[in-house]
Amino acid sequence: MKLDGTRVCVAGLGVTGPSAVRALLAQGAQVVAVDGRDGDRERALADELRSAGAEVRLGDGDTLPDGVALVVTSPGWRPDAPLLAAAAAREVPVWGDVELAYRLRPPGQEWLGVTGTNGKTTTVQMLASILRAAGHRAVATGNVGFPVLDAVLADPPYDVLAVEVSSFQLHWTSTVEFVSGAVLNIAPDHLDWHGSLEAYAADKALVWRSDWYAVYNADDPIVSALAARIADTQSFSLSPRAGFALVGDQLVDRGIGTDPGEEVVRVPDGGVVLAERSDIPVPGLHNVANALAAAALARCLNSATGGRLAVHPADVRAGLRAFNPGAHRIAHVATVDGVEYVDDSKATNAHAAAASLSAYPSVVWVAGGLAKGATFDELVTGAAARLRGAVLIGRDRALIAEALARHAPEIPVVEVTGTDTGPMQVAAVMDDVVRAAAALARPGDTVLLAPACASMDMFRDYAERGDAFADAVRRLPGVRPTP
Ligand code: UMA
Repeated sequence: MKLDGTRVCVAGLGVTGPSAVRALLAQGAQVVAVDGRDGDRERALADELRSAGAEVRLGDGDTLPDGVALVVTSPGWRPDAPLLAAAAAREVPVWGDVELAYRLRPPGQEWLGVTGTNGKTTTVQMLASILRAAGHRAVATGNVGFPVLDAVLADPPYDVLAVEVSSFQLHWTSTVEFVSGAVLNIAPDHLDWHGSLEAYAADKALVWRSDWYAVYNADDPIVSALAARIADTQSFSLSPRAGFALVGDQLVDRGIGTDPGEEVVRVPDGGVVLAERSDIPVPGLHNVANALAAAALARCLNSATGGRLAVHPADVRAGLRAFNPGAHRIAHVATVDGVEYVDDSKATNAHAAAASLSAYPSVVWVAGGLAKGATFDELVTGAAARLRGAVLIGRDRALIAEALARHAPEIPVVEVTGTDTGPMQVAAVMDDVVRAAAALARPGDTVLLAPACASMDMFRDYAERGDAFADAVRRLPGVRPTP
């Protein structure tokens, strides 16, 4: 589609929207941007975008502006949002930011895609680190928080993008084909948005639209069933039998043949060593799986480009060693009176919280927020043996309290009732949470913020929730922060 002179509506002015407005203006489009909110942040942004040449409408996110030939939507907008439903009724095409970015990408730039319920952000960051260790200009982009359009328009251009694509973003793609795409795992999440687990899984599988080098988690039954329909796959697994496998303590590549002249260490029953488990600087078996997925994508790139964008086994090891996990992902906050406080605010669903809880033997669990249609019985059953106690916050905390009462009635539970937003109220709630957790914990325990829920009932996002938790920990008497 020709964008020059076309009237395009950009839906949403959060993180993604502004990048879409700027990209479209640069293509010569007439842009009308809309957002349902009309706060100070939106007004300041609107002023900036108007002076760049866009028309901006705040306070009405429902009405489709007249005369638009294309809508570029932010990922969080549901397909049944009135504006998008009106676009569908008028047969106006709707693209996501990832679709627009793909159509604008510079020649020769390769895209690797990562989706899944959990581990996406860690995996794209590991992948970008491996690609950089291999000498390529690479960046982690997409749902990770750096909009794909900004990555695509960077000058000089990136050689390769490690794109974290959410199910929402994939839903709004129609032509995007990754050189290699990975599905890490699928567990119920965002069911309110997608309507069913099947619809959610089907959108995830769009990361394999190209049908080449489809990387999948052989340990996940839903992912394996989806991959069974694809011809050209590469599996990864924590068991020794997979293309990218954990063999003892070694990460092994059996899926991609070695190139002539590559320096490799071979394992006795086939394959080459990529790294040791100890090269991965974050705890937990789920992070070994993430590292295997990142390694698989990087090696598939090597193969798919015929070595033009080479990634050798030694690059995988160097990249994993250099990987620096982001904030709010199993981040150590402080140790106080022998109790470690850990911020895993990024654990926004039950599956992520389960992985997080499994990394610690004795935990006071801080959880709650917006459940997004999920249930917590499986999570609580699996984690009960590790729980010293639980402190629950947020709008849907009763759902977790009920699951605890059903499956682990002996575990003490404290519910902290405030759900007001605003910095003062949130700080007061978190002070109550952290004090209650400290009272339940014994030396050697971990107080773990792994909420299993989204944050937006009380906080702007998971980062603000994690910061509020860490700040409250630092206000505890006797706190001795460690680096
Ligand atoms: N809005 C409306 N009407 C609506 C819905 C939203 O007006 O019906 C407006 C809101 O007022 C707001 C804007 O649209 O100003 C928000 O748009 P959005 O929800 O699509 O969010 P963005 O700020 O653009 O951020 C999105 C991702 N958010 C979601 O998918 C919900 C971010 O992922 C991502 O980092 C960013 O794009 C990168 O471009 C966050 C997320 O929670 C981290 N993702 C989910 C997850 O990881 O589970 C999918």
